[in-house]
Formats: sequence, structure tokens, C-alpha cells
Amino acid sequence: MTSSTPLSTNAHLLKWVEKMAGLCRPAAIHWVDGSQSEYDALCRQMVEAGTFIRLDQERWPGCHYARSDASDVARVEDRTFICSLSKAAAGPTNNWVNPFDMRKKLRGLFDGCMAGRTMYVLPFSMGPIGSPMSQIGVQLTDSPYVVVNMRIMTRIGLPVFAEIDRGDRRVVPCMHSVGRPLEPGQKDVPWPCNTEKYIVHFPETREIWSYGSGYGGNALLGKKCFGLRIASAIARDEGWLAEHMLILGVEDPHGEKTYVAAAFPSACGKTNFAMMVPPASFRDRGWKVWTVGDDIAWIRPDATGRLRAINPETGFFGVAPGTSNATNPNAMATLARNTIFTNVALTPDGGVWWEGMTDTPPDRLTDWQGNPWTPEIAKTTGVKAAHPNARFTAPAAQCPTIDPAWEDPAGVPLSAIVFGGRRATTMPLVYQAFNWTSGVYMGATMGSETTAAAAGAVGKVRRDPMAMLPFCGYHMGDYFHHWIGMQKHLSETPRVFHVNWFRKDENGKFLWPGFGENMRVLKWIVDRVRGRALAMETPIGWVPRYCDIDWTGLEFPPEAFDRLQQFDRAAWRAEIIGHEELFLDLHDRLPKEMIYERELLICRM
Ligand code: TSX
Ligand code: MN
Repeated sequence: MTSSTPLSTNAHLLKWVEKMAGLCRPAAIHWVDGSQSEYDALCRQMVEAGTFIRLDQERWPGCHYARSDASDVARVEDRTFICSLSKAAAGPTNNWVNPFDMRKKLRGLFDGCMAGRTMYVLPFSMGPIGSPMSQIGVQLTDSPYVVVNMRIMTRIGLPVFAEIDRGDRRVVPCMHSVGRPLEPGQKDVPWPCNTEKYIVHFPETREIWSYGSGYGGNALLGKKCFGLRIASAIARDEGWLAEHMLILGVEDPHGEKTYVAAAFPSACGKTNFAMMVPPASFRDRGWKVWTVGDDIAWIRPDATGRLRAINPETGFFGVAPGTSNATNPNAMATLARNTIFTNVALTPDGGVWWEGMTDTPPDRLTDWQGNPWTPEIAKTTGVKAAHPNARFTAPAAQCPTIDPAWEDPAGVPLSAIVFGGRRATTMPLVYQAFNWTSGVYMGATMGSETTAAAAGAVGKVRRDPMAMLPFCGYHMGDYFHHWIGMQKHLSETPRVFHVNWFRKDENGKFLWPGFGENMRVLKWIVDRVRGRALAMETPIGWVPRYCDIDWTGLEFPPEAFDRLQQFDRAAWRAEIIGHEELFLDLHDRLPKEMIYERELLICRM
């Protein structure tokens, strides 16, 4: 076995790398320094291997394209495990296997799994290096695709090794293999993976083991595995929050900035909201939305008892289909260079395209599976040019609206938390929780209607507490308890809101134009936080009256607003029964505050 020079002197790390190399038996070890030249060399190597296609460098400078195996296109929730010592600690919403049995299984899977491949030693920091809010991991991976994606999504390389070598930081070990060892002389495939997949978390020992997949959340272990599942367990123990939230800053005409974090389930346009462009009538008056992050927020009380938030990532791993200059011009500007595209369609002149990018597709596309694609072919076969879960991996620093404070090691001060979902009925455009506990109830009971993109029946409400159901590393009931308990550490609680951009009329037409017009809702939220806007009390919370919303530049009659905000007693009756169903699943650890809040809600109705 060959090895590049170890880039760390940390004895624990060196010993672990040696032990894991002994298990996985790679042909070589590469210590990742994180440099641009290393990135370029890995990209070149992947172009030669057929994993990457270099896009036309005139129109797509620094950009590459990859097609995954058709069986490795998304996170695999049924293959994701929380292996705490007790099954009860993992809770009923996580897959659990006894950690002793799982370790035995993993030892078998990883035995010789990197044969014929290079094992990369990839150190990464979630959060600015050296920030007290940051966490460090080292991922051992046999995937160069993972290394280059992680360089965009996290802070990697020499500065992280330096931090590790100081010796005073806990490091989360992250094992990853695509699970496709190579025999001597055996030719590799463009996207190696294994039909058997395991995404495993040991929350007590803070370890991650991922086997069989090279895709996104399964393989970029800093993101969902560390940033949410392991971090949520660390956060519970240390008194902070690791959340599936975007962070944005609203600048008002006085130049004052108000930061908001927002949790939405998938297919609600979280990235679009994080990069929102206010309507011209707001921009003209000096309103501006700044982007801090689009997926993960680590939130903790500062010395004065106010919440501060960091985005632990440095890139956007966004869904490409539906992203356009109309829906999200800031994302389009961000992904115009130095971006990795996965499973989108290829144009004959070395460009990329996906459904929703333009109204009419370019001629002679190659689809995400490498086949010729035209709208006519699609009409008979139903295949999409881009996979619905096709992604761009793009550097956050390239976002035109990236907040000047996005890398502040102290984080940004957080004034409001927004929950949302895709709901055709019942949920008003916006309402505000009465207090912290009712806000936690609001987040705990949130749900979204399933779309074609997700599995299961279309149009059914699926409960997804705080958008964390697939990402909490422990029992959801304990998680609610932890949220409620945060109040004790705070001198001022953030105000909590619920939004729904997706309410429909009886003909199935959206009642709200959404996108940039959401600025009107955001302004009310910010004005509420700052004591500048009025509201009306209802059984579910505080709501704006028509006159409390700024309608400058939009024709939107009061009757339409009334329909959007309408409180439907029969629908809420069904809604509260839905809350009870969730609570039954979590009953053994559900905080009593959730029961009381539900009772109070019923009483008010
Ligand atoms: O991202 C969305 N947002 C948030 C934007 C900041 N989407 C796309 C969701 C899929 C990921 C939305 N879709 C939003 C929204 O606010 N609203 C809708 C629904 C909608 C779709 C099309 C129209 C209106 C609403 N078109 C017209 O009104 C012309
Ligand atoms: Mn996400």
C-alpha cells in the first residue's frame, strides 16, 4: 500500500487511520490538503475515469457533470439506522439495530471494501474553523467524488488538520465506502456503489459508518449524518439546537438586519426562500433579503441569553429541477461556475439543463441516464431529462445575496423561527404562536402534503416535526422536551411563526402568488419581532389583518386575503386529530406541555 505524507501528527488520528486502512485494505492512502490544485487533479482523474464530464468552460467555467448509477439517486431512509444502546433512546421514528450486532455487520461489510481504491483522509469542519460553535470530523472515503463535493460543502484540509493537532477538540470519525472493491486489473465503473446500503449512526460514541452509496446525504457525511443526526445528539447533551433550517437576514429601510431561521419539509422551496428576491416595490424602499444558509442551522444561546445561529456548511447541495431565473435567480447566479452537477441533462455543446430551467428544452439533450432525450420521446416514455432529485453542488460564497456575516464565528442573532409546510387546506398564509411553548407545539405538529417526488399517496398530510423526522438522532419526544427546555437558557425567546405558501381554492388553484411576494409575509414577521406590526388573536394564534400587510405594488383584494387566512373549524378538527395520531406514536416520551397545548387549542376552538 502506498500513502501520501500524513498531514497530521495527532496520535489518535494516525492510529485510527492505520486501523481502518487495515480493515478496508485500500491500494493507497491520500491525505487531503484541501488545495485548489488537489481539487483540480481529482476532477481531472475523474474525467479520465468517466465519472466526470468537464462542461464547456466558456459558458460553465469550473463546472463538472456526473451521472450516478440509476439505483443510487437519493437518500435511503429505510437503510438509515440510529444505533443507540437502547432502542427506546432512538425512538419509534428511527430504524434501530443493537450497536453490537451492527458493529459486527459493519466489520464484515468494510473488510477489504476499498481494495484497488484510494482511501482519502478527509478532515472537515462544520462551521468556521476555530468557532466555538463548530464541530470537526474526519471522513475516510474511497470516493473522489465525495472529496470534491465536500470541498464545496464544508471547510476541509490543512487548517482542519491544524485544529485537530491542537489536541483539544473531539473529532467525529466518519467511515465511508461505496462498497465496490476492485480485483487486480478489474476495470472500474463510472459510478461505483453497492445494492446493499447502510447509513449508520452511533449517537453515544459520535460515529458514522456509511456503506454502499456515493450519493448526497448518504455519502457527504458532514451534511445530514453529522450536521443533523449526530449534531442533534451533541446539541441535546450540550444545550443547543441542530436544526434542518435555512437562515436569512431581512434588511429594512433603516439598514437594520433581522435574522430568521425557517424549517420546511422537502418540496416546499426552502432554497428559493433562503435566496428570495423581494418585489421591486420593496427593493425600491431599501428592503433586502440576505442569505446565511439554505439547509442546516446550529443555534445556541450566547452569554446574554440570546440565540445565535451559524450555517455549518459552505455550499448549497440544491435540487436542480424547478430552479430557474424566474424561481431563483440568485441560485442560478451561484451555480454558474465552479459547480458540480449530478443527474441533470447534458446539452450537445457541453452545457446542462433540467426541467423548469427554461420553458422549452434545448435540442438533442442527453438525459441523466445517458440516453438521447427529446420532448417527443418523453411524451411516450414519461422519462424526465433530469432526475427529479438531480443536484447542483455550488459554493455559498458565490451567492449574490450571501450575508456579509455568514461566516461570523459568533453566528448571527436569531429573532424569529418560521415553520412551514405544503398544505392545500386548513393552514393560513401566516400565523404567529402565542409564546415559546405554543411555538414548539406548532413546530412539533407541522406537516406537509406529499408530492409526486416523495414516496406514498399524493396529497396526504405527512407529519414532519420541525422538518426533522428523518434527521433527529434520538427520540422525537425527547427532542420536543429539549426544545421546550431551551427557554430556561434564554433571556428573550425568538418569536415563532407558521407559513403556508400552498393553500388552494376549490378549483385547485394556488391562492397566493408566492416566491418574491412572500416578502410581504416576511415584512410582517420582522415588524412583529420589532414591535411595529399589529395582529389579531384567533384560536390558533396571532394573525395579520388585511391592513397589517404591506400591499404596495400588488393587486390583492381583501376577499382573497380572507380566503387565504380563513379559519375552517371543521378542517382544524381533523387537523387536531392528526396531532393526536403523531402523539400516540411518541406517547412514551412526549412532554406534558404538548398534551396541555393541544387541550388549550381544543378549548379555544
Ligand atoms: O419555492 C417556492 N416558493 C417559495 C419561494 C420563495 N415554490 C416552489 C415550490 C417547489 C419547490 C412555490 N410554489 C411557492 C413559493 O412561495 N409557491 C408555489 C405555488 C405557486 C406556483 C406557481 C404560481 C403561484 C404559486 N404561479 C402563478 O401564480 C402565476
Ligand atoms: Mn435538507
